[in-house]
Amino acid sequence: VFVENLINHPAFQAADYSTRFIDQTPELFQVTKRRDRATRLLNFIADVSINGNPEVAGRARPAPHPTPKAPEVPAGTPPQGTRTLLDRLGPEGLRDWMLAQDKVLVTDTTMRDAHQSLLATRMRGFDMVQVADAYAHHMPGLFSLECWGGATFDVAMRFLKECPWGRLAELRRRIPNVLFQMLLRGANGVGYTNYADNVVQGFVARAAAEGVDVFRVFDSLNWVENMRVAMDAVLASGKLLEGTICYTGDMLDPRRPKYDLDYYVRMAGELKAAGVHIIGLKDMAGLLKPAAARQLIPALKAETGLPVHFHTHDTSGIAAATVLAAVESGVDAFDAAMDSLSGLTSQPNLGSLVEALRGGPRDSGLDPATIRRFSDYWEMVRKQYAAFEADLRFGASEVYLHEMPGGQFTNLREQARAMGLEERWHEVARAYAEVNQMFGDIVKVTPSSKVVGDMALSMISAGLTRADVEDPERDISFPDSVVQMMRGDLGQPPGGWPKALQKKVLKDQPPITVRPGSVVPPADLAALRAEAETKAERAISDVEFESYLMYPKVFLDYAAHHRDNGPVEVLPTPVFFYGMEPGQEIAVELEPGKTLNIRCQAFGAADEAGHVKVFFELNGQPRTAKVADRK
Ligand code: 3PY
Ligand code: ZN
Repeated sequence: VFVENLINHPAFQAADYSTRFIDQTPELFQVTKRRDRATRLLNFIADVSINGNPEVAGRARPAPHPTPKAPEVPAGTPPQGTRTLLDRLGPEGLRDWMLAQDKVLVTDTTMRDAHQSLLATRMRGFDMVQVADAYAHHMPGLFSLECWGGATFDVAMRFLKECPWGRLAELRRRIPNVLFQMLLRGANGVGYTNYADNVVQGFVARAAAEGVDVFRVFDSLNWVENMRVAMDAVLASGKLLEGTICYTGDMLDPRRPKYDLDYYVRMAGELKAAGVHIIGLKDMAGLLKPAAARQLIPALKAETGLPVHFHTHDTSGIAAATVLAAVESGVDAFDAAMDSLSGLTSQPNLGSLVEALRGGPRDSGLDPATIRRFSDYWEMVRKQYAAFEADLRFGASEVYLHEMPGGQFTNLREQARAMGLEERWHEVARAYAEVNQMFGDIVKVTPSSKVVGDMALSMISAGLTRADVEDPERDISFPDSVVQMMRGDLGQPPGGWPKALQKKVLKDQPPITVRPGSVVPPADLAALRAEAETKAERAISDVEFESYLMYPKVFLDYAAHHRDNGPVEVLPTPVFFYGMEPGQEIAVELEPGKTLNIRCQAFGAADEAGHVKVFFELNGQPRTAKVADRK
């Protein structure tokens, strides 16, 4: 079959089989692989059923709940939406369309920031794909769906064993009409370090080609210089560039003059000069107060004449007040999360904001009843992820003290818990605020927020105060991330790094003050691709190569998992985390038109070697998987 397929393939017949042939015609090379995908999945299910999935070991189990059910989808093609407009008008046309709207535009963050901030980024593509057609048909009035980037890229491979690009492609296939938005950390891509310019450029071009329409580009120190390579790449791709200002501190507090109205307006001017289509206002910790929004939003619009898109987090419990103030002050678009994944460290409540604005001059045009149907779906999805719920019960004004981004808050708490510092969380929060001041009062967002968190945890665990750390006589062992940041690897904050501390951290190492990407040599892409293919022991696709460039080890581990366990991303979430019970039956769609009916019949007893047989029926045929009992 293989040879027949090969010689009949048009590319082969046209003698167009270069070294990329395997890449471009993967269907030919999957003949044997395809035959045993089912076997590998059965083995995976058997293993998880007997031994559990290590990703949920020791964590709470979901309470019984109904299977999530997406809203019904009518026949026919979905209505036109903002994606249709972008295709028709181009990015400048879409920008002007935004400015011409009376209604406020709404981005739904449920598929990215909401679960990053509430569920440790663990939501699987499966649960997004199940509701994707319904989004296309029932939510075409959204401005955009934030569904990619940030921490989702790493977590998809590292913990969920799925390809982030595959998730994007599947969502795109089902939602052709609504803009897809991603969060891009400027020169840090979707990672935590500075990448070579040609890696950032390649990544953006590939993401645009694979379906991302709106790139929210930020820099973790608000250094526009460091955003330029990524921003230029977005402009070259013909997609929408949302050049983003990260909001920190308190603009109206005279004791924090570093980040005042002038500072933000100046940055907006720099972004406009860089050619952005939209000004993103990213309040990653949820610090912007209503009174500040009333000054800031009109000022940004007056300075740039561009649409402003506001993003915030509800950690304080009152973020919706700021969103409403922003809407009254002329903001063009805001972010919110579907009700059942909103609030606390996530975005404020989409359904309630839509209701609050309904009938007013800036009515979003979205239908509250439809939103509730989506929220009902996400509510049941969320129940499946009980293992990753942070034990967070209330909004907390403490956020104005520590200023932690919503996406970091629960992560850092988890890290603190792992270090046995759970009881001392409020001390960690205070230390975080002190470290920020010690570093010169910086913007804290990935990756700079991680550096502040690393330092705070290391001080608490070593019992050090700020005075101890700054004491020139006292030897301190700084976390690597602190050394790198003080060396200039993440770029420059406004006013530079505090000189005395920098000297103490770096000892004799010289810091850089130039854009870090300017001293990183271009990546040798051909050599790296060859290296990746050698290490993965197979040809890798163009998108997989992008994953490798961002996260070499994480990608290789993911690829090995896929090789051994099959395409686990097609399994329903409870099966992925908890396996199957005897008597349970599931239908698994391997690809459109190819479904596996899997019935778990029984678990055998362990044999002398400690192996257990799990008996299945696969499409009506008996199958057995044998796994080591490691419990
Ligand atoms: C990320 O970079 O992942 C963020 O969500 C920053 O807020
Ligand atoms: Zn956010």
